[in-house]
Amino acid sequence: MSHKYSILFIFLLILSVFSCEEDPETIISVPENDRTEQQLTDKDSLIGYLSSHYYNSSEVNSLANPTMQDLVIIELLDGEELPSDYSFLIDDVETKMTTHMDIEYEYYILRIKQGEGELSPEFSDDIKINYWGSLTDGSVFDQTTTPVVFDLSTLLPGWHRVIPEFNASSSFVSNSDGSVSYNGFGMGAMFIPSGLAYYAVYQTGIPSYSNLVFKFELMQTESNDHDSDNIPSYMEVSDSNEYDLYGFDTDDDIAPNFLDIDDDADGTITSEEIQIEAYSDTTLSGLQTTLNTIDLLSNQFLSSISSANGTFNANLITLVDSNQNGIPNYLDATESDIID
Ligand SMILES: [Ca+2]
Ligand SMILES: [Ca+2]
Ligand SMILES: [Ca+2]
Ligand SMILES: [Ca+2]
Repeated sequence: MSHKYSILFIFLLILSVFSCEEDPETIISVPENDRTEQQLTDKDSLIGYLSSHYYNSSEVNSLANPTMQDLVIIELLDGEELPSDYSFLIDDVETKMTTHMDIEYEYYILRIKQGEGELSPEFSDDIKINYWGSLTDGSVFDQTTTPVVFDLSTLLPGWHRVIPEFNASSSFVSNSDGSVSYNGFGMGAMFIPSGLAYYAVYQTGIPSYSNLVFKFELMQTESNDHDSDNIPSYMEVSDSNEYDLYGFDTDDDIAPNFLDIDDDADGTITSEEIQIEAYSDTTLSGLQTTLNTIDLLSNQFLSSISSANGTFNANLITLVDSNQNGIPNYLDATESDIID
């Protein structure tokens, strides 16, 4: 079995494992509503929620390291006045727009703390995160007590858009009891329409067409290159949809580009059709200083920094286009010059 087909095989194996995991008794799909109509309903409902709920703005914004537990969201009941030191969510959230499944969606971010770390994930990266999820009626369907690691690309469309808005922690310390304390992590909340969540799919604790509220703490992130071809996964998407990993398959061989080590099927693997210049240093700051002096051309990017045996490494990647037809060699089946 060639390397390429072994990757495809693994991909299909993973798909089949996931489909086996779905318990038909807990995941029930109902006939799908029209997305345009549902989006209008969800938007009205979310605006109503944000206008009728407030939070402890003065208190939570005064903390150096605010946590999910510190953020308290409360419903304003009939006849009540907004207490001083509190703010309505609608006055403090950022309203964002995105396109998903050809529909324009609005979603909302409450940014309590940006995060002091240098790293911010792309939608396809690994993240280490705490979260707390509820419906808009306040019922909690899931929460973590210690940070968990996810491949963000496998999570909800709303998460793909919101989590990359934040930075991870600036530092962490391992405690003697085995726990880890994080400093300066990003913390906030998101309010997302059902169309950027589970939509028609019913899940335990989450009825079909539920708008969702998540609070979260972003601890760490790490770049993902699922097929190790030196093109990070977030770059292996089509020009028309920056979040679509599975729909982009240059050579139409079923393996989408982010799982394909020879993206144009010309027999030369992608990592040999790009130029890779390695940089390393014995200190992280030394490497960062060197990388900062590089003037990146439009067809160049830096890989994320990795460390091994006390050395910090990063690659300068150049997407070479030998015949200058606007298509880099690794996506151009007519161009298979191996780059030294
Ligand atoms: Ca890749
Ligand atoms: Ca392919
Ligand atoms: Ca690839
Ligand atoms: Ca190729």
